[in-house]
Amino acid sequence: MLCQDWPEPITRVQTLSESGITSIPECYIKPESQRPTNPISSNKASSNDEDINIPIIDMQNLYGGDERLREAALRRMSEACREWGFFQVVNHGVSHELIKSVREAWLEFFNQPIEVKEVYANLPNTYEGYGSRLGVKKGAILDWSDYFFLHYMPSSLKDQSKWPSFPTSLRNTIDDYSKEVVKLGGKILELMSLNLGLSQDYLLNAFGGESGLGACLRVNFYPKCPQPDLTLGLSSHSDPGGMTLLLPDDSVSGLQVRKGEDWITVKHVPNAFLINIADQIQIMSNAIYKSVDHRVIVNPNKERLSLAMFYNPNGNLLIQPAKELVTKERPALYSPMTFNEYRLYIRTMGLKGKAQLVESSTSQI
Ligand SMILES: O=C(O)CCC(=O)C(=O)O
Repeated sequence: MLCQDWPEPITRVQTLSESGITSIPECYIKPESQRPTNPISSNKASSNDEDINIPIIDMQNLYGGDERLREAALRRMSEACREWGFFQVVNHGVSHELIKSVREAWLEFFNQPIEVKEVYANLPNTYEGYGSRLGVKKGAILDWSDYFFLHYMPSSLKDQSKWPSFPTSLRNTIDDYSKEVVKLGGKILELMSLNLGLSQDYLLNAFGGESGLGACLRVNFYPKCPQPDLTLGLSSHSDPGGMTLLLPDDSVSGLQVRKGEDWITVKHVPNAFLINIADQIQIMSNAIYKSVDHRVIVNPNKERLSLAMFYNPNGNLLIQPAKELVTKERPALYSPMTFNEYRLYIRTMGLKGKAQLVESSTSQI
């Protein structure tokens, strides 16, 4: 049974941060093993990953008409999906002006007085609205962030009355932005399908086609934190859906991606989208593509805003490895399951359940 209300009164992290506290409440203090190993003390990551970065794909090379450049970009994307589960795209077609507008409008929302935001306070049955925690476990250790979560697709779930009405431009800006990002998602699915040796429309069809797929937006707001070495903005996780198109903050780093035993702080190219493979594409690709853990560290001097568009398969379709990717040497690593069943399973079983479903695959190949 899913809980209808939060197990404890909700505290807004932004309110805590702005109250001027110099030490964080105990409920945000992570066990030592989960704390950031290289907390950032400024905008620049101070970790030892100076030369490592998430691969960058120039989408102009994919559509510019030069076959050699296209081949090279496709190869780079394929390697990134297999080795990192993440890549960045530039020249992606989403206007930089629209990106600027959507960021500014959301910052304006988060900087409204608390009463304006509380109108949208969310509950754990749908998570839609203004929130400050994920999960309903009583006494859980919380993340240092607030967020706003909304549905854009399918149209049956889109309810603009649940989107912020202030600033007044925000609803239209969300609509324009989401439309462009979903279009970009469609192009990326085509490229991934081709790279996997499938027909160009394979993944989009497996997601339920343009009218069946799901798209929802989570806008993450990470307030300044007086003790960034003790907590996380977002705990380590892989995304349950299909793929995520993330617009990180251009001026404050914070996202870390797991690479083997290390956490690599992403060096984000301004205005680029960071694309990551989520669990359902890992399943459809029979674990050729990896849904990789990531987390967010926080900053003592700067707040940070990111927009994560979760691009998901239709909840009622069976998701399973593409039969073209199942061979005698590489048998199907997952049993068919709908995305709705998967979500329910991991909600009920928590991370342990997810580990059983997803991570066991990597030990089999
Ligand atoms: O804020 C970020 O950079 C990452 C956000 C994220 O991983 C998420 O919303 O699931």
